[in-house]
Amino acid sequence: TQNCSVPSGHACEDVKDCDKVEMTSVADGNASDNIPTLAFPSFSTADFQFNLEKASDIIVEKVEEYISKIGKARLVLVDLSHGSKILSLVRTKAAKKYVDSNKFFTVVGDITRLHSGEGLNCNVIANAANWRLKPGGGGVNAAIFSAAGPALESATMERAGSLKPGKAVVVPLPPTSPLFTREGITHVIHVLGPNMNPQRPNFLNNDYVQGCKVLREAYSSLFEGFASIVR
Ligand code: AR6
Repeated sequence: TQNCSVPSGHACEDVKDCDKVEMTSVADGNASDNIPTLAFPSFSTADFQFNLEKASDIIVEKVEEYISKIGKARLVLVDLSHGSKILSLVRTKAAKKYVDSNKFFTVVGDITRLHSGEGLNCNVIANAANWRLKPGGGGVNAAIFSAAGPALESATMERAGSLKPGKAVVVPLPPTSPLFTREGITHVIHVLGPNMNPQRPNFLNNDYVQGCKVLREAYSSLFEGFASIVR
């Protein structure tokens, strides 16, 4: 009941109408299906302070590029609140470009509770990581490491010790993790986005030429990683 998207061909300007539309389609279509689904947050737009207009353009551009490459799999952009500016911008831009709403939609909820809380089955989730690939910090990184338990940290360290901006690492989730048993998540893909926050490492000092390049690379790395799991 906390979901929202726009069906293809439906130019929806009204968020409340969109809420109703998506409520129906999630309740009807998603609860019992097993379509491979990637849930991802908007990288860099909270703690890393990246411009929301630019980020939303890049999300829609990259979704359009990859949606045809992943067969029947789905991509779902997630954020915590109904007031999310990034979800609203992306919904509007995706609708204008007639992006297929069966294959890409937005959901309001906690990315660590999409099955138990929202009735949405997602087998893969993405994390907006830090370069050390360590738990804590804040935002979605803290939430995912905390919900996954220590199994995620050790599985991550087996794959990579650190991450460069724009890169992603696919981590199979050990079946002992509560995210596996409770939510049905089999993989976490850590992604490091560009950073526009002077208090954080790899600060780009408002260089949006480089920032946009790195954010595009981050979404490409994520979607390539998801495609490699789905294949
Ligand atoms: N479920 C869904 N979306 C969430 C959740 C959640 N549980 N928590 C946050 N979001 P952020 P960044 C949304 O700050 O900007 C960390 O400390 C949030 O509203 O998590 O890439 C890391 O360690 C926003 O839309 O990531 C890094 O150092 C989006 O997730 C740094 O922050 C991303 O917000 C990364 O900063």
